[in-house]
Order: sequence, then C-alpha cells, then structure tokens
Amino acid sequence: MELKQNIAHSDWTKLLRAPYVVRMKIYLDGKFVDSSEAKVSVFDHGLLYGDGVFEGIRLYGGNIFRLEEHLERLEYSAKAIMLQMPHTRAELRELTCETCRQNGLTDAYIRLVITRGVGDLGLAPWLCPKPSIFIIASKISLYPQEHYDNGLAIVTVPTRRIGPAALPATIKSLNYLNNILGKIEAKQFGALEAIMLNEQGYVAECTADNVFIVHKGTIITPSSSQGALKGITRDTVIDIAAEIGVPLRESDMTRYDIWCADECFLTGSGAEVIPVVKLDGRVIGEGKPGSITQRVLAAFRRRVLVEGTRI
Ligand code: PXG
Repeated sequence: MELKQNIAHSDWTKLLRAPYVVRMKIYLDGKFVDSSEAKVSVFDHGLLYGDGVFEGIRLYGGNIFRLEEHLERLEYSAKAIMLQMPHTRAELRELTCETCRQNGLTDAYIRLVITRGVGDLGLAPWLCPKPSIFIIASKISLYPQEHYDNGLAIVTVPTRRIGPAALPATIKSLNYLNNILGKIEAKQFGALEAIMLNEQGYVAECTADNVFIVHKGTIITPSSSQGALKGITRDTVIDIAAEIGVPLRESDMTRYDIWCADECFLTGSGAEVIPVVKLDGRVIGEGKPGSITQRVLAAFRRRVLVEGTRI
C-alpha cells in the first residue's frame, strides 16, 4: 500500500516507538512479568474478535490523572459488553499504581486492557471461562511540540464513526478498526488526525481524540450521542471552562461549524489539548492557536500536576 507522504517523515517516525523491545514489568493475570514473558494466547478472544475493553491513562509527575474516572469508564465498558471484571476497583487502583512503581516511572502512558480471555474458536463469549487482564506502563511520545505551538492541519475522512445502534461510542472496546481506517485515510491526506462524521453527517470526534471549537467566545463540543467517546480529557476541559469562566455547551456540529469557527482544538489522554488551525484546506480563525485554546491548554497542564492519585 502506498501512502502519500505530505507529512514530514520525521513526524511519523517520532510517533513510532517499539516499547516491547524495552525491558519493563507488565502486570499480567495475577503477576508482574518481564515484557519478554508477557504473552497472550492466540486463542484469546481479545485477539480473535476484538472482544475486550481498555483504558489509556496518563501518569504525570508521579500522579495518575483522573484514575477513578478511567476505572469507572472501564467498569461501564465491561458491563456494557457483559464482561466480568477480574478485579475490584480497589485492586485495580493498586495494581495500576504498582505497575508504575515496578517500572520506576513518574511520567508514563498506562494501558489497561481486559480481554474476554482464552476460549475455543467461535464468537460466543461463554466459550471463555476467564477474562484476561494486563497493564502496561510505558513512556509516551506526544505529538511533536511544533504542533502545540503552531497547531495541526487536519482533514475529514470518508470513513464514518460507527453508529450507536451498532456499537455505542461510549464503550472503549478493543474494536478500533473503524478508527484505524480513519487514521490511514488521514495519513493519505497528509494529516496526523482526522474528523470522523457520524452516519447523519454530523461531527462525532477524531480517530483518537475529542473535538472542540470556539465560536464567539463559547466553547462547543459534540455530545456523546453524536458518536463521541466520553473522553476523560473532554470532561476535564468542561471543568476548565467553568474554572476560567468561558461558557461551554454540547451541540450538534457540522464541518461548516469547524471551518467557520474562531478556534478549534482536540483533546485526548495522548494528545492532551492540541490546537487545530486548518480543516479540509480551510484556515480556522487566524490560522494560529487561539487565545481560549491556549488558556485551556495552560489550565490543563497546571491541573495534571496537582490533580491525581499519587502512586
Ligand atoms: N475518542 C476516541 C475514539 C479515543 O480513542 C478519545 C476520544 C479521548 O478520550 P480520553 O479519555 O483519552 O480523553 C480517545 C482516547 C492511543 C491512545 O494509544 C488513544 C486514546 C488515548 C490515549 C492513547 O493511541 N484515545
């Protein structure tokens, strides 16, 4: 497959990492094992069918950001797919912290995954007697700093966000193929992220980020009923808007609303708060990160250092 390389090649390589070659301790089904030993079965239904749920969590300066909210979302995702949680909330909290401690990390990306576990071939989840769980705490590479300084140019991709009747966007499941198709299309257009529309043509979210615009002094974001994940960073931005006194509302959003917005930014545990200055070739606002976006980003960076669960 040939992908157009409009993006500086270095941008992509900076985003590529191979954490599995670095020695680290992984929590896997009851014990901490070396990464070289951390293996799941080819009969795991998480692998065979994408049957499982996960969280992507951040550790900042020894504090896990909004751990309770992530664990709650994980529990809700598991409940929605009728997956038995292998640990209590208290156990998961401790195991997540311990994974960071075992690896001597103070700043990290934590991936917590629960799969349906090992079973015979066949979709039926009852073929899998025991769910499997693993927790990886690894270093994270963010978008290159220049994109926080200058803003991203993104595109709308043809692949639509899966509708809520098929798979509610609120479930953070291991089925990311829809988003991956969006990511591939973004790269073909030379962009690092992409707007995904829902089946009705309204803006849902990006492939791994929520989307916000600022219009005439109000922050606006699509509601989760339009196909947006209830992002933990999104919730944080809602709190920040109240803190800094900027009105915020959830609303249906079309591409037009973004093209004609004064500012646009994306949020996610990986991306944090990142400005967008162009969509589909249209310059947004003045073509540079807007003042409200910068205030939100500054407030976010303050919060992550003081909020959180000490490991
Ligand atoms: N929408 C989707 C589809 C996501 O996957 C978000 C929104 C933002 O949610 P949070 O809770 O993170 O604010 C996500 C999150 C990765 C990675 O490994 C993906 C996410 C977060 C962190 C890392 O690519 N997606």
